[in-house]
Formats: sequence, C-alpha cells, structure tokens
Amino acid sequence: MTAVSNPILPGCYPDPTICRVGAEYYLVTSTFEYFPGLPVFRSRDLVHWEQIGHALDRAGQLDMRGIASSGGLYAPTLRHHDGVFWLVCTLVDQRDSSRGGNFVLTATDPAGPWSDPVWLDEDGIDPSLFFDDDGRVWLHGTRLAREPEWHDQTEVWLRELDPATMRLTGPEHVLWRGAVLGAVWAEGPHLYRVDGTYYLLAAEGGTEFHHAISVARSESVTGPYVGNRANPVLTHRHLGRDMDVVGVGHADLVEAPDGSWWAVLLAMRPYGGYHYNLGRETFLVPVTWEDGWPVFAPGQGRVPAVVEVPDGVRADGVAQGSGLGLGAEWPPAGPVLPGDLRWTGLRGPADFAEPYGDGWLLRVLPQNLTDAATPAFLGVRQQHQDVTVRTVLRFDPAGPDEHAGLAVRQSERDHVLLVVAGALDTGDRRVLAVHHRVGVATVLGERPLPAGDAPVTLAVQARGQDYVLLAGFGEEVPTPVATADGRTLDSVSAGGFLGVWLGLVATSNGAPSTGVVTVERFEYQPSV
Ligand code: 6LW
Repeated sequence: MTAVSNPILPGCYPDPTICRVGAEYYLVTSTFEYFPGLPVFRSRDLVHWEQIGHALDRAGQLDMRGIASSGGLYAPTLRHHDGVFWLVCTLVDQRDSSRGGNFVLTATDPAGPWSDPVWLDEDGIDPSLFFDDDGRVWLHGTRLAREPEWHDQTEVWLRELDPATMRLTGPEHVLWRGAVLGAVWAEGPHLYRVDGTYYLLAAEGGTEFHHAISVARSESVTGPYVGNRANPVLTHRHLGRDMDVVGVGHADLVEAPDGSWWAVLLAMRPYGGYHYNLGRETFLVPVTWEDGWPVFAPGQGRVPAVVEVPDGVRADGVAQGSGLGLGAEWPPAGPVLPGDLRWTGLRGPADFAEPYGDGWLLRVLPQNLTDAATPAFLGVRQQHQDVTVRTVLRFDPAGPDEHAGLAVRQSERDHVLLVVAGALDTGDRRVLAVHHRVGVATVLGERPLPAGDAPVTLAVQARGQDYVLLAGFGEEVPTPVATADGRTLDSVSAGGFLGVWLGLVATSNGAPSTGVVTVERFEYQPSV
C-alpha cells in the first residue's frame, strides 16, 4: 500500500486524460498557449509520475502564433490501441473560430516523436476516442447544442472514425446533454465498455465552482444512454466555497492490473480568499462498481486528501513503501536546469534561448508579455502556494525600455514583472517592479542599481497571495522592492483557464535590440 497526497500533479495540469499499457500508466494534460504543449507523464503505480516528453514539441507541428491567452490546446484524450498511442485534442483561437479545430496525433513511443496533427472534420471541443471490441473506432466530443433549450447547453456527439483515412463516417448520434435539468457545459466526454455495457462519463456545470461528474450507460455504443440516478456521481459544489478543494470535474477512468478502477480529474485549491493561483490541478480518486455503476471515492463522496493505493495497482504488485507520492518529491527543489521538461515558453520554440551552464543566454526580443506572440519568456508552473523563485543574472540594458528579469504570468493582460532596466535619465540601471492588471501597467516600485558589472539577484517570494519582489546587487542579500497582490493573478480575477507561471523574461518593448541576458541560474524553492 502506498499513500499519495492529492493532487498527484500540483500546479496547472488541467483536463487530465489517462490510459494504461501493460505495466505503465500514461497521462496528458492541457496546456493552452504554452509551448512545448501536452506534457506526457508516465507512472507504474499512479503515485510516482515522471514527465517523459511533450506531444507538441517542434516548430511547424502546430501553428499557435497569435493565439490569445487561454486559447490554444484545450482538453486532450489519450488512448492506446494495437501498439499505437492516439491523442485527440482541440486547437482553439478564441478570436478566430475559423482557425484550429479538433485534431489527432499518433505515436508508437509516448515520449515521442508524435505525428503532425491530422485535422478532423467535427467542430466543438473535448474530443475523445473509443476503440470497441468489434474493431470499430468512435470519435466523440462536446459542442453547443444545435437546438439549445437554455444558454450554454451543450451536447455530446458521436461518429465512427475510419482509422485508415482518419475520416468520420456514418451517421452522427447525439448521446447526452447533461444529467441535471438546466445542466450547462456537459463536456470532457469519455466512453468505456465494462462487462459488455457502454458507459459515458462527462463533466457538467462548467469548469469552475459548479463543476461536476455525471455518468450514463447503454447497451449500444450509439445509445440511448440512461443517466445514473445518483448523478452527479462526484462534485464539491454542494460543499460551499470554503472547501480546501473545489471545482471537481473532468474525469477519466483507468483499470489497474488488479481489477481496481481509478479516476484522474481536475480540481482547484483556493487560498487567500476564493482564488486558485495554482490553477486546475490533477487529482486521483478511487472508483468502485456497484449495481453496474461507478462509485467515485466510495464512503467519502469527495476527493480524498490522501489516497491509499494498493500494490496491485502495479503490474508487478511490488510494494513501493509508504512514502508519500509525487507531491512530496516532485517538483524537485533547487535549480531548474535547461534540460528540465518543466520549462515552457509561449506559442512556439524558444529560439531566443541557449543553454549556458546551469542557466541560459537569452536574446532580448522586441515582443513582450502583453503580445500574443513568442516573447523571450521561459517559465515553470507555480506548483506550491508558498515558493520562492530566484535568478542571478547579468544584463546591461541599452536604454530604459530594455528589461530583463522575472515574471509572474497569468496572461497578456495580467502579469507582474521584476526586471533590470536602463535608468530613465542617466546611463545607470535600476530594478523596476511593474504590475500589468487588466492591461494597465502600474509601477509598484523601483530602485537604482549601483554601477559595476556584478550580477543582480532577483527573487519572487510567494507567501499566500503576497508576491514579494526582491532584488540584490552582487553579494547583497536581496531586499523587497515591492509586493504584488496575487489575488489579481488567478483565473477567478483574470478569467481564462490557467494557473500562474513563474519565469524569465527579456524584452526591448518594441524596439530592435542586440541585447543578451546572461542568466547564471534559476531556482524554484518551495517553502517547507
Ligand atoms: C476544457 C473543458 C474544460 O476543454 O475546460 O474542465 C476547458 N473543463 O473540458 C478548458 O480546459
């Protein structure tokens, strides 16, 4: 038996999808405008996870240029059949609905390389795949209802997919519109076949406070599907907003070698008021079956804080000890080295960055974080409520508009900067703290830097919803320049679907530049 603390993937890892191939479990989550996208994780026990790659990781594989924040890669579904991994997903451009759509990637090695996208001619979001025992393949997904009875009513559709041509064939079937009268956003659908019966699992209520999971079943894959009278089979919406975990929904099921069943799903952990800066995270929930229906978190009816995972979840059945799972060991504290898969940029490869020892050489680009582009930004998810990120860098700005340092990012319109900048009136340098809030930039504080080429240490110390911005010159202990209010940086305040990223930024704010920033190191240090 191994105990694992929930979430099993802390930080912005939403819309989890899982499958098992022999002794290995694989899991993928959505990543929106971040690149590389669609991280692929592997585990042998549902407790300890390691990232093995990204499904979208090369230039030219998918054009995400201009995609606004919280657009991009929505909920994926990962499945495996006859030696091939299939990943279906949606590219969403919220400003141009004629762009993007549902696509499928395939790979024989889940660590990659993955294929280029094959576009599927069905609209909507949250595509999923089901490989039936008769060899037929069924694509399903969710879309706004063609004939809605109320606002935001959606419908789950189903059509057969010819795997040879990747074309949809045969008639379309509408399977489900949600369990509850007035249900909105029936989404994240997944089909399974258990003991000969077809099951449809779907989220509803929307991916915020009212999120829930419902299930229906049928003797035919094309329906009709009958909802479980126990629906919603899991939600936290009736527990109120003061709960430690809220927004439970968007689940995917997997059967372990010992015949036990498990669900991965998303939820949020509010703190400092109803704000969840870590975003929608991946949680693990045990599932049993009663009267031909799945029971989520039996005996508890809520996402457990700690999950006891039996050894039979491993194909070899070998106990892994009682150590807590990934949440206690990952992400590792300390330097985030250039090869770490946690690094992500925006909308395309980080061609501006070159590994340099334990750090980076960053070219200063005209684009900045207010642009829906690929600015010189590299970051990692904030995965802990209380954490300090620190960088030591050398940068000689060519003028007051050249900035390089740390960023706390939610979106183009909502982010905080702590940067080294050229002084306004002399050739010296300064440290500048700026809060971009709903697109309006406010200077939170600034401090002149002494002359000299000693490195500058910048740090962001997140303590609850206080993001303390510190700076030090040379050997000085960094001291506070300003404090930013984190409650403005989560999706409750800023909208969208993302948690906070903490990272490096280098920009000339629209002007051409030949500047280069030497980042000696970047450290991620959770507070114990
Ligand atoms: C995703 C939908 C959802 O496509 O939010 O959690 C959307 N539910 O299923 C973006 O993550």
